[in-house]
Amino acid sequence: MPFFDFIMRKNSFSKIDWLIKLWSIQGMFNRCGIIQYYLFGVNMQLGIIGLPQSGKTTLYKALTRANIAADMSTGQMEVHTSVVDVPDPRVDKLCEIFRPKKIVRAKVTYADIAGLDGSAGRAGLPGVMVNQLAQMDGFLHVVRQFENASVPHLAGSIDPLRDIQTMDTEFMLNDLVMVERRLEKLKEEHRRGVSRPRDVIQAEIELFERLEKVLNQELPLRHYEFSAEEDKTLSSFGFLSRKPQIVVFNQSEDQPAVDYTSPHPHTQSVSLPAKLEADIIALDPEDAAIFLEEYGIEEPSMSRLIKLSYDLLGVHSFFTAGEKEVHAWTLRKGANAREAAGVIHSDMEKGFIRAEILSFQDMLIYGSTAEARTKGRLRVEGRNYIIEDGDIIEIRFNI
Ligand SMILES: Nc1nc2c(ncn2[C@@H]2O[C@H](COP(=O)(O)OP(=O)(O)O)[C@@H](O)[C@H]2O)c(=O)[nH]1
Ligand SMILES: [Mg+2]
Repeated sequence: MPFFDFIMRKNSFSKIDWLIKLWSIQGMFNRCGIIQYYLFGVNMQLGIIGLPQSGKTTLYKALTRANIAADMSTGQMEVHTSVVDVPDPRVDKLCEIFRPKKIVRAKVTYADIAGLDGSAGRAGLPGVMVNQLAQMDGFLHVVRQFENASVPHLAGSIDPLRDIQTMDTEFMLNDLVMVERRLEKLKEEHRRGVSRPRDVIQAEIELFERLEKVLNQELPLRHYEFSAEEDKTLSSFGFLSRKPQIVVFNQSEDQPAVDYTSPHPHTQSVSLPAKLEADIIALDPEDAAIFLEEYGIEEPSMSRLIKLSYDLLGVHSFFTAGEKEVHAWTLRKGANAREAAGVIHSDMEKGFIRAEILSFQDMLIYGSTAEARTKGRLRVEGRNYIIEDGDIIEIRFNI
């Protein structure tokens, strides 16, 4: 029985009463900063997409250590999600220094999204699929390179570059349909001219016409650099071809890497053997170490891929560190000290006075905040200071 119905049956409150109650409970937690972090904190989500049988679920298992079956694809939309810690040797170092009771690493969420097969075309993808994809901050686009006669390819042959194009086209056509629909509405609105000033509507029409032009040239929208103003107008449209991507060539361990550099910005690529990686991860750590040595793998591709996803999304980490807790927080690159305070707690942002900053390098050199302070290496910064990757910060605030 769904949670909500269960509560409804046990009580005679109306649904509205309960919504108000849930809302105020959330407000209470909010003040405690608990739900604040988990619901509203920076939680980056990457969708794993690709044609059926490209190895999405295999990669998902390797990335998240999830114990689900790599299945024969049903062609249905199906989503599994898992939250993964971002490996960061700096966090391990801070733990050696502070010996904290609790360690919180930065997180990325991965979603294994089944059901895309490149056949939607101009009819567009089903609404539920678009909603799911639109929530993602970026994609891992799995492209099949491995040969395996018992796993048939939809198109009858292995051709990674063709498959990249298939999925790109699917997203571009979907975006084009959305852009065209929006343009029709805007033109109608402009004709009537009652809801908003005509020059505002006209500017929006011109923006969407630019998008239409990019898409008609068969370029994904991530090819277009948006101004901050345009970004704001477009923020409620989850255009799929606009989201950053890592193309993952899923190869057999004996295959050479595909020679590929994407012609588009915000697009990276890696080659890795997903099945081998998933098999290694399923071993116990001692056997895994022997295996890694045998194959001459220095660092499992998964750590590299998680770090790469983090970079792709334009975020980095700052730390808070003490005996109670060492915590890696995720922050948009270019954000300032006050915004960083807001990631920790909204009260810290509201009542921000100053931030005390120590670089990670200085922490290694001086070994403690106190020692760094006596050597004059602890900096006091105001709200506009731009946080750098690896800054260890303490917020002074007054509420
Ligand atoms: N030989 C080989 N088989 C693989 C590789 N990656 C996936 N497979 C197999 O291909 C099939 C489909 O993989 P799956 O991860 O379920 O693909 P999905 O449909 O994209 O989720 C499974 O039987 C996998 O074991 C690989 O790198 N090499
Ligand atoms: Mg799958």
